[in-house]
Amino acid sequence: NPPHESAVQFHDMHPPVEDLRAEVLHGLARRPRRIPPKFFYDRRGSELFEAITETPEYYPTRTELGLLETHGEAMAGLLGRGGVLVELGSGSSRKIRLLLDALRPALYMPLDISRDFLLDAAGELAREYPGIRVHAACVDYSRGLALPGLPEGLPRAAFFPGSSIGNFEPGQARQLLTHVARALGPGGRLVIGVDLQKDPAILNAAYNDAAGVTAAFNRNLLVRINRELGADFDLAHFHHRAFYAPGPGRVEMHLVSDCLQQVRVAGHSFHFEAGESIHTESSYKYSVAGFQVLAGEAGFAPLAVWTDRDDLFSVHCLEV
Ligand code: AVJ
Repeated sequence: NPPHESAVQFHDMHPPVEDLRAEVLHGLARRPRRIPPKFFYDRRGSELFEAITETPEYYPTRTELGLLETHGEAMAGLLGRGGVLVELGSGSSRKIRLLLDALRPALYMPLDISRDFLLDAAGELAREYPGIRVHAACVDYSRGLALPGLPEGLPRAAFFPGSSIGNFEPGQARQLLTHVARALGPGGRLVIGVDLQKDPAILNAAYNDAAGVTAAFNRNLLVRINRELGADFDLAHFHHRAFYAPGPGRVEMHLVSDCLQQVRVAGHSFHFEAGESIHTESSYKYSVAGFQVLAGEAGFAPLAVWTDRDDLFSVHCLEV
């Protein structure tokens, strides 16, 4: 087998370390302090996220996979065969496999912020599906959606699984979906996975798994910042906290300082009180109707929606 890089056309727009430095310094100076969740996904972070999806408490991945298994033919029928298929946040590219046989796109474009993880996943997929051209792009799609080399004249579809849209504030989510709609053009179709509002006990368990994988995922952000920005976060004195906030309708993850401490990051000093936190992720939960309103404001009309029998998770098909 040739090295997988040769089978995959690769666009490297990986955010430079300056983006990490600027956003971390800005976010640590704000109150409340916050660091965007996109920075979780260095290679170790992507691996830890995969491990989260295997914990018994984290229902979203297995529920969405079940929906893709049951309704994949219908989804593929709505997305249309033989076109261009863009996937946002493709990660391990595990979910798209459930649609590829039915979809047979001419071109598959996985987009992800985790470069090495993306390269491996895209290479493996290209070997498994020799009939499908694969153009992978390492990109921070929260900064816009420039898609180099998107061919004209083929039907366009997008796949945005995993409820990654929930990581965006509703206004930013609307903006990102507007960018997706523009990239797809009139008639373009989107299949998107969206986690549903539900009993907070289920949500609190899902983001506080007993084995501590989610805690390790959250804390890995500090490990990454220590390594890449030469910071000195003391991992012994920051712990994981996650809870459902019913007002905004989101799960929040924080890293909480358990004592009075000083941290150096890229030449700057930050002072933490005991109990003071860094907000590292919001994960918004939607109703089916609420998400359709948001997507409508971004220029999408609903075509179909699938949910599981316990109403844990939804997969929408929308059209520009
Ligand atoms: C990948 C954004 C969908 O918000 O549920 C899992 C990431 N964070 N556990 C989510 C995550 C904590 C996940 N998304």
